[in-house]
Amino acid sequence: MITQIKHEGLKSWVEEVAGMCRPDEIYLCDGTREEYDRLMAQMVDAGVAIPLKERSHSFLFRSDPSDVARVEDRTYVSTTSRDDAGPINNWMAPDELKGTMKKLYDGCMKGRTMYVIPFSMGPIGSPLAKIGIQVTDSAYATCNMHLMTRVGDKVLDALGTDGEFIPCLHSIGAPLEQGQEDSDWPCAPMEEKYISHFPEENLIWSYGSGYGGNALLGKKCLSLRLASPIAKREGWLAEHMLIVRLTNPEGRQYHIAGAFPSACGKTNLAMIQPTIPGWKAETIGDDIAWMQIRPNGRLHAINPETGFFGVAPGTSNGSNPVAVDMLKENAIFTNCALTDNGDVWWEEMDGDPPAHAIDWKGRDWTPGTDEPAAHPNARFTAPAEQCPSLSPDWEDPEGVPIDIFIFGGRRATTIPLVHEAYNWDHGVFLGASASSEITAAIIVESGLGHVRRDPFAMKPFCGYNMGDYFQHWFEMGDSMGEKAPRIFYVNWFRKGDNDRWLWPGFGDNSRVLKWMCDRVDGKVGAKETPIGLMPEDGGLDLSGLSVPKEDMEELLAVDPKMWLAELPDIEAYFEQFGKHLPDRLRVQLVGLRERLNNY
Ligand code: SAT
Ligand code: MN
Repeated sequence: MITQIKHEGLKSWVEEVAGMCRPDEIYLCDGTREEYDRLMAQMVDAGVAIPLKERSHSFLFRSDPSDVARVEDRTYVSTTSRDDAGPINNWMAPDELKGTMKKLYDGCMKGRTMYVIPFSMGPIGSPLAKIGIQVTDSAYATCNMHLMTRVGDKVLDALGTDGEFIPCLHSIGAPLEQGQEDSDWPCAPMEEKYISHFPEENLIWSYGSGYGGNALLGKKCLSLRLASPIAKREGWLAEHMLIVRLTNPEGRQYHIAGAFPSACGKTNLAMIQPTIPGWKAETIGDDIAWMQIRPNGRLHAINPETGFFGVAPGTSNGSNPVAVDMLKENAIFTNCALTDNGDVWWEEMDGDPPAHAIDWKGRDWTPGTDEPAAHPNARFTAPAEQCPSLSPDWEDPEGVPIDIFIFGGRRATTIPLVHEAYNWDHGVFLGASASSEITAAIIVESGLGHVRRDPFAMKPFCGYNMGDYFQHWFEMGDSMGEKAPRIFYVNWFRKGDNDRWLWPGFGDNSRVLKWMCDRVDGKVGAKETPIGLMPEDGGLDLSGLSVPKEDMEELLAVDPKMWLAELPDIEAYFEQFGKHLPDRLRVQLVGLRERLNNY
């Protein structure tokens, strides 16, 4: 098989990895549908993939209960100097980390096949695209990579005999001794999991987990943690953002890029069906945006992925009818529940819960059981082409021109429904001080629900010193000047008494997006508040919506006391970056405090 590889550098890397991991077989992926079907059929035969009777070509997988999300405490940015990784990344010196991991990799693929997956992030041949080669002993990860990236011969052709590629080594970390029976979801124990990035040599080493961003290395590892320092060096942006196009009733298009932490509704917003008449939305991406200033001076964005790896629970005709349609066939489901008629189910799906199901741990489940039937971070994987709202321009190698940036997170209190930055510097401050309650998309010690700072929704994904990342954002604004996108901050998750959502969200978020578009065109005014520009009375289009007046008032209220109480936390967060913190952020903080004190 290795003889099929024409690229000497690639061939010797694959040989080196095979020598260390010692798989029984090596298999080079061609990216065809036959290959995907064959791997799935093997997994069905082995009993680890459950074909779904109700959805053609769709399969359910159940992970090990210890391997259900990204593991941030086991994720490393390994640079020679600790300062380059910055204070909020886990760090270990490259030699030490590699030494530890080499011991784990030694013989780790025994009894398994090593899949070699050539993949491209971004349309093959686009000036923004990057080629990676993932080596993995997981057929599940291989099939997911088929859906999420461009895989196969066409990538090797583009690579030629000496093209540049990013080596991405992945092992689930569960060698099989002769005669040993395999488990349904083999993986290594938590203390042996490592998701490691070596940005100085553009290298990824992931060990011990088969789940999501730990195992699909094109996604967070390559497209964000490695791409972000490259983008800093080369003067572009690699961001944790959805991309959506809105068209108003007059046919004017607006492109929006939005950064929200994992499991805060990026997929739903990317597939939004506006509830305001005449407005239309098209999906371009739901998780990652690579953006470059083009010769016209504007920032253009591409989605480097080809599929959606979305949170299943909560997905319904009410929250995301587009995704419901998209998932009818050719989808992979992970950690959802299985119904008696051979379909998947998850919490908050349409209709009544099934009278009986098998939960994500493989146990009998009936409504009223303490634990949810689907894991809160259960996922679907589906190809982008199946998304009914997909934009015809989603693969344009030139990307789409961004008009609006949105930052946000989940916050039950304090943060209003929407505010607009006074200018670019203030917008960078809004991004840098963003915060959110922790969701089930990550396993971290501090646990669910705690509010944490998540600057630009990049806390887990910035592959260099976050202080320098802030500076990069200032500099990008300086380069774009008047042509820079406008910046807004939203909070769809504000709660009132009795733990009740104040804002209906989903399709009705279009009302807030419309306000942003109208702001860009100078069609609506805004009132100045200490935290930024906000809708004037009647400024938001609420026609046909029945949110009580008091709730709207609360959604748009600014409580200086609560904001002032938040400032010491923001300040302490910023100051950990020391000399890497741009003074321009300190200036913003002083300005905000002053405005709040004078309010
Ligand atoms: O598991 S992923 O990293 O792919 C999804 C997410 O956490 O955003
Ligand atoms: Mn994400």
